Amino acid sequence: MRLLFLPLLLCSFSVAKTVTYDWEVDWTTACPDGFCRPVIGINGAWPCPLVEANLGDTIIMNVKNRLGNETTSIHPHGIFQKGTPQMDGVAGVTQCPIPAGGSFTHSFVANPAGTRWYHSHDKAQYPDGLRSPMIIHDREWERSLGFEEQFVFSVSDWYHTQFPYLIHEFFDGGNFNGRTTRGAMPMPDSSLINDTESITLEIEPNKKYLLRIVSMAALFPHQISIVEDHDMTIVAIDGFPTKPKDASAIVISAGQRYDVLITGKANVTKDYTITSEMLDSNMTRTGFLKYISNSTNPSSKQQKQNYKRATVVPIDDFILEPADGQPLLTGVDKSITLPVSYTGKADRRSTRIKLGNASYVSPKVPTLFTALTTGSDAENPIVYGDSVNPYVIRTGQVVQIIVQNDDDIQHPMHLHGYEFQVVARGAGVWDGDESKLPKMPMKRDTANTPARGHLVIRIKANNPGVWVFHCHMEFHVEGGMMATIIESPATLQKTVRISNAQLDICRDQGIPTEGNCSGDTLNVLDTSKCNKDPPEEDWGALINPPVAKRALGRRNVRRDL
Ligand SMILES: *[C@@H]1O[C@H](CO)[C@@H](O)[C@H](O)[C@H]1NC(C)=O
Ligand SMILES: *[C@@H]1O[C@H](CO)[C@@H](O)[C@H](O)[C@H]1NC(C)=O
Ligand SMILES: *[C@@H]1O[C@H](CO)[C@@H](O)[C@H](O)[C@H]1NC(C)=O
Ligand SMILES: *[C@@H]1O[C@H](CO)[C@@H](O)[C@H](O)[C@H]1NC(C)=O
Ligand SMILES: *[C@@H]1O[C@H](CO)[C@@H](O)[C@H](O)[C@H]1NC(C)=O
Ligand SMILES: *[C@@H]1O[C@H](CO)[C@@H](O)[C@H](O)[C@H]1NC(C)=O
Ligand SMILES: *[C@@H]1O[C@H](CO)[C@@H](O)[C@H](O)[C@H]1NC(C)=O
Ligand SMILES: [Cu+2]
Repeated sequence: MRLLFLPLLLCSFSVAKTVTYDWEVDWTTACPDGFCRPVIGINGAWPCPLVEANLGDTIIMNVKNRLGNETTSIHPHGIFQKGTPQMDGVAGVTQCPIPAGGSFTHSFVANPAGTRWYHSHDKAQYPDGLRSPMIIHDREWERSLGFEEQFVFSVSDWYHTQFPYLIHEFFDGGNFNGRTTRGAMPMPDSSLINDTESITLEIEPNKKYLLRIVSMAALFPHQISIVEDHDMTIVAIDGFPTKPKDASAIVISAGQRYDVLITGKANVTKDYTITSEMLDSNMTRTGFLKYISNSTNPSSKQQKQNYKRATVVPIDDFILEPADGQPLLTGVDKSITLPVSYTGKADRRSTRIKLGNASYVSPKVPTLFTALTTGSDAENPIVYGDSVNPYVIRTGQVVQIIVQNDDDIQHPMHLHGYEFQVVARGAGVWDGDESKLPKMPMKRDTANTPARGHLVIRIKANNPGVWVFHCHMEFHVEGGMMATIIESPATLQKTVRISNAQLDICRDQGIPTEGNCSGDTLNVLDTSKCNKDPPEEDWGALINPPVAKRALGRRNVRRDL
């Protein structure tokens, strides 16, 4: 799609408006890679609609769940939700899941500007289709870049089998796949570019274009490059403007976004390809830069996946600097260390993952509701239950999170409600040496932790709410790789009101909306009845409803993940 750049706005400010979406979430059928399967669409169509608004607008999403057999939710990824933490869309955390037949109205301010996306945040559901880009325009910033037109497209991995079955297989105690460790992550069946097999960007010589690239992957990163000297200039990561930086390739992990400028070549004799290579697999998708004038090669539209590796070297996002020049946050008030480990015996790695002390299990009461209803005990992390890895912080604090990854794969970590500074990243254990930190660290909302390495991020707490911090690989979310940051519960109790409609969808499902993690309102510090990580034999019970193993398509299982 071409997003129209509107140079007609003569004044530099525009009046905030309300943008309303009425959505019925339902099953439909789609064949994005030639294989037809049931997918979750909106208003009878798939891919799901692109959301667009201007910075400061109010976005209203009236979401009706017509799935019939699954609950759902919508999380606007990368939106700060300042003053509206109850609109973050995380089932079990900021709301109850929307039951079949139920509905939920989101109302929030389009802030910050940039390339964002929305997706289901319930039971590993977005890889079944419920996801799409969401663009918040800052027209002033866009004008300053001087481009002709903007394009938005996504990349993702794609499965032929529905996620409830894949998750079941992932958890299945019998899933050893001929190895000594269990829990291999099922391999995608293919890779998609913009939810299809190919894209064509029509461009003209000497003109500048903004590409907004969104990874909606469930598992794998993608490497994007344009072959033959069309350098990309990175101007934003995860929607946050950076100082411009040229790159011949970028690697985009699950949940991340890149905004890049490209300029049409002056003397064109053919069309060029833009490749999206799914790393750790052999699958590459090819798109085309089709020159409007002097185009000689419209027949180059081969739609097949080809199996050619790009040889370009991708840029390391750690060297990028934010356009706003924000210096390193210093004087850490609260430091949280989250080791990544697997439950179970060392010689028999499991699919349950700990981020901190526990492998995340949903509480009986959504954590935001616990923060709102437990009075001064809400300051005590105990009321939320060990199983949510709760950390209470206060507005005004400089908070540091250290992810210590003892695992042999990388994990793209996403914090809700914030853009964070990435202050350190590397192999082994962080040495804590402040003098080695960048003076102006890059900022984004989803950053990779290297295999057997560390990631250190910082925020200045300024957004009371309940914000989850998790790996964006969907198998790992379900595997429990999630922690919960509870910011200034006393402020939340004064400022946040949960609507009756929102409480009703809880009552309809018998989910309590008050008290500690077990729904107890009297003795909130006794959390013995709260949900806990079940023993291995019962992992299947974590999936609701439990489903039988059923493969709907060809599938490989990746070794050693
Ligand atoms: C990406 O897909 C959307 C539909 O989902 C379409 O409107 C848009 O034009 C596509 N982008 C490109 C660059 O083709
Ligand atoms: C739910 O219904 C859809 C559409 O009929 C079907 O494809 C899907 O497998 C069902 N899911 C479960 C978990 O039963
Ligand atoms: C354009 O390309 C043609 C063919 O490659 C070449 O002969 C010509 O010199 C080029 N012109 C410019 C201005 O670069
Ligand atoms: C990639 O393809 C090669 C050759 O077909 C094969 O040997 C290799 O195992 C494949 N790698 C992956 C990760 O699928
Ligand atoms: C198209 O090609 C012709 C001749 O090859 C050249 O004169 C012309 O400038 C080109 N147009 C553009 C827009 O580059
Ligand atoms: C994690 O466990 C350790 C050891 O049992 C304990 O000291 C610490 O307080 C726990 N941390 C949290 C946040 O619960
Ligand atoms: C918390 O859970 C425990 C265990 O059920 C319960 O006895 C206690 O009263 C609860 N406290 C609160 C505040 O809910
Ligand atoms: Cu992960």
